[in-house]
Amino acid sequence: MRTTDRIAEPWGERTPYGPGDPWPVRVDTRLADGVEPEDVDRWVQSATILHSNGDGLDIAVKDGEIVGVRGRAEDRVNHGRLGPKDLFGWQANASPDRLTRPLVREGGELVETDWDTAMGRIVARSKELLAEQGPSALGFYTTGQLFLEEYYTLGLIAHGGLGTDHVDGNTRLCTATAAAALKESFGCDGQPGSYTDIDHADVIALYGHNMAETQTVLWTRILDRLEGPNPPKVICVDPRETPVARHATVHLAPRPGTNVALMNGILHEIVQNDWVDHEYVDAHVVGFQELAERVKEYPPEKVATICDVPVEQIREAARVLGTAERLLSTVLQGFYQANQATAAAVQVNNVHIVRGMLGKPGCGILQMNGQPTAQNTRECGADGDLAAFRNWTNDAQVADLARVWNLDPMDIPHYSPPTHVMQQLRYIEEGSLRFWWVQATNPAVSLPELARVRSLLSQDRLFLVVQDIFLSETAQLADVVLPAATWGEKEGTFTNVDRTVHYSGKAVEPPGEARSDLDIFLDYARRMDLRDKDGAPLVKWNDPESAFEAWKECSRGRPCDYTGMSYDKLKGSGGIQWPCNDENPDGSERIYVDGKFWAAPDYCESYGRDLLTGAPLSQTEYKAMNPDGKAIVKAAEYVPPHEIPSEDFPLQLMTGRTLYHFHTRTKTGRAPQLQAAAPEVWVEMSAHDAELRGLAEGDLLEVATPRGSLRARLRVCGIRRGTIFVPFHYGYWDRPGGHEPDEAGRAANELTITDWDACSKQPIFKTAAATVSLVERSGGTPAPAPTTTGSRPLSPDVPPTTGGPDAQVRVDLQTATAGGAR
Ligand SMILES: Nc1nc2c(c(=O)[nH]1)N[C@H]1C(S)=C(S)[C@@H](COP(=O)(O)OP(=O)(O)OC[C@H]3O[C@@H](n4cnc5c(=O)[nH]c(N)nc54)[C@H](O)[C@@H]3O)O[C@H]1N2
Ligand SMILES: Nc1nc2c(c(=O)[nH]1)N[C@H]1C(S)=C(S)[C@@H](COP(=O)(O)OP(=O)(O)OC[C@H]3O[C@@H](n4cnc5c(=O)[nH]c(N)nc54)[C@H](O)[C@@H]3O)O[C@H]1N2
Ligand SMILES: [Mo]
Repeated sequence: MRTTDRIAEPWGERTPYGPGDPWPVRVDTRLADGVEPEDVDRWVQSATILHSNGDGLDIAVKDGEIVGVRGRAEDRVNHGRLGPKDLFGWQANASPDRLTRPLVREGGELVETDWDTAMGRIVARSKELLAEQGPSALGFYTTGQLFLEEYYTLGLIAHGGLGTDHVDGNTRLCTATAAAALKESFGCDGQPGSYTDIDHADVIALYGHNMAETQTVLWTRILDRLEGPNPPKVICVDPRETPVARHATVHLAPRPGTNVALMNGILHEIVQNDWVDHEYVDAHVVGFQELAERVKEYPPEKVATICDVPVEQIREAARVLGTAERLLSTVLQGFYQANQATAAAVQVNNVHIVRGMLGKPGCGILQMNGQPTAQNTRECGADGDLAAFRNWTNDAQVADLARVWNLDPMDIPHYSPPTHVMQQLRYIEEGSLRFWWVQATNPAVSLPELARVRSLLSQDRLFLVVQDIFLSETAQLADVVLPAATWGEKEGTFTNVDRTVHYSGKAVEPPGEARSDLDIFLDYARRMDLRDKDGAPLVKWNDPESAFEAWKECSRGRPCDYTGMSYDKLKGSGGIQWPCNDENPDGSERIYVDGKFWAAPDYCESYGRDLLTGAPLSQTEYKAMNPDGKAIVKAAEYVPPHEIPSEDFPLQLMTGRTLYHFHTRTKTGRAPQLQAAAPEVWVEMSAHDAELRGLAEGDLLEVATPRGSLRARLRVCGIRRGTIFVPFHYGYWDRPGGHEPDEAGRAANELTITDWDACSKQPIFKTAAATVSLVERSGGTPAPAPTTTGSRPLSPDVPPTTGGPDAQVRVDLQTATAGGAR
């Protein structure tokens, strides 16, 4: 046993391995100061919640308190490893800032009250609005951070019980495009890939995905392959010099927002050089000819100009991708938070489809999720889909859902797709949506164009309910605040990117009167007296396990089939991948094996959309295009980003993440080691652009777009010329006085634009036109940005990011491979 400073070394030490070998076990443990493993009373099984990786861990409990975490050696996902956010983030659970009682607004102020009063107000307002305006006056904005059981209950209450179509999640901002791209290519959501593809791949391509910082343990798996025999080649597409870029065989740093052009250039080369698996395409694919025609318009020379990358690099990347034998691709926000998000992500699917790289070890696509439970929001129909990937335009599937819920099909709104959040905001603006129930998301920091969001959420006519564990910036605007119990304080299940389902146990009691999100939903359903068509209570479960059992029935026969799982089976397991049913009792490592898809017209989740306009295809159009349910190759033309640089706003602004923080920092900002590693906002710029403007490391700048401005210190680093980057983690909750209207902001979303991808409706956070001006010279103080990450400074004078004695993590290297881990 030894210890490492895991702030200074986020990925920990290497355990190299070769292709096809099992990934060695390395168990990371972090316990509170002075606590030794033998002092721990109980270890409670769970998995990580500060990203989508789903690393198995055990929560250490002593004297009724959480005192640490330990990676689960037997988990198929992480083989014992944990990342910095998970090693330190659990401390936030016990923060004195936790909400412990409900709050209601009285005379303009939020005051403490009891549950009866708080729920009474919510129910009274719901009933009033249902009577006056009907269900469309009520909207729900949920998250990717609750548990499966909670989403399923919410989806039933909102769609089936109240009959509103206004149900979406922050998953819209997050990975709506992952779902959309999978629906376009395969007719259905569901990741073709498995994390074990890393063990087999000879080429790994990361598109707009800074995996090293955002799925640190998954990246560790790649680092271990890179240090072992026969390492894979890595392709990185990212305008910044991220840690991924530093390990890449080919690093393409395109102009932001030009991903479709780049992908078309790569596909041009693949088709031109005939790196196409014609046998596979002939047997299992529709649409190839259209693609071949379309990409003729994108020779590498033209693409090099659009994207501003060297033409040889495009050719080289295409050759590596075109000659790969086992190709794994991952896609995330650099592709998803852009105007052509779905079109770009679909082109990555196209590379795999035309090369026949699906359903075999090493041949996976991971259209990534970001949040820990975003997959469940989608599966359960709590964010713009119907439960268990049912197709809202297919009457038979809606009727089938009505059967499961014992409702009349007309009780489930399906005249249009569930209303996406940006459209809900529009309805709030227009005044038709009067009740908005926000759970486990902080839109006053995370939605684009915050000045507008603040003004909408603080309107008198909007009744705003916020269900959170802290008094977030959004909670501060609410009419009713409900204190939630969270991870470690409640039981449930959740599913990661590669379809692995984990059980998460209750380790400790929630603080004060806080209640689990499930209990809050169940209480609401009871108080609203929601009934099925026979007059029985609509929601027929009363705890997590009975909710899970009900969900299993809803999922029966659908792609995300959970019928073969149970709490007992999940407890003690190293994670089980759906579909898990009678045919696959141990789960399914890969889907789309042997060219079989879930795309048949009567079974598929979606008939797809026009990639340019987002217009949904009809059942008839889909049947004509894909009668036999094959994989669909969809071509797209390149369209430039909507807001391009101008004389007044000459730079392209990107926003995103850093390794040490999660989103709006309500948890990581309360974990001392993480907060110290990245204490304040900064702005990244290339040396070229800094010199041009006479700016230097640490200078305080004002960054402005047509929407607003913020102040941040300058980090000069390896970002491409003409672009700047601001992390979006920094809201106001930890600032005395909060956000004053005339104060220069610090949240990245003061700057971003109200605009979205036509197909997935995912907002654009990665391209805006911006300008910078000097406020104050640095005086020798560097920007408060980490040195271990994408913000690594060019200046040698910046002290390295370390965590010191407070950030030591125990490491146990075991020679045995993970038991049960595949
Ligand atoms: N540390 C940490 N990890 C997290 C999270 C967190 O907050 N912090 N959040 C989780 C969640 S919810 C999510 S969604 C994921 C997100 O994970 P990522 O998508 O990996 O994170 P981002 O920083 O948003 O964006 C990734 C990269 O996109 C690049 N990029 C910007 N514009 C473009 C472009 O036009 N083209 C291309 N090719 N690249 C571009 C940026 O330079 C950035 O490095 O992370 C998850 N993991
Ligand atoms: N500019 C810019 N904006 C972005 C992005 C970007 O890259 N750039 N990324 C977008 C993406 S991908 C995402 S996912 C969003 C994230 O944005 P948000 O979802 O707004 O961010 P979080 O800080 O995760 O907010 C979660 C809230 O839930 C609370 N919470 C935590 N656990 C629980 C629980 O168990 N129950 C309840 N009821 N509450 C809980 C937390 O205290 C917190 O207030 O931001 C989006 N916004
Ligand atoms: Mo996300």
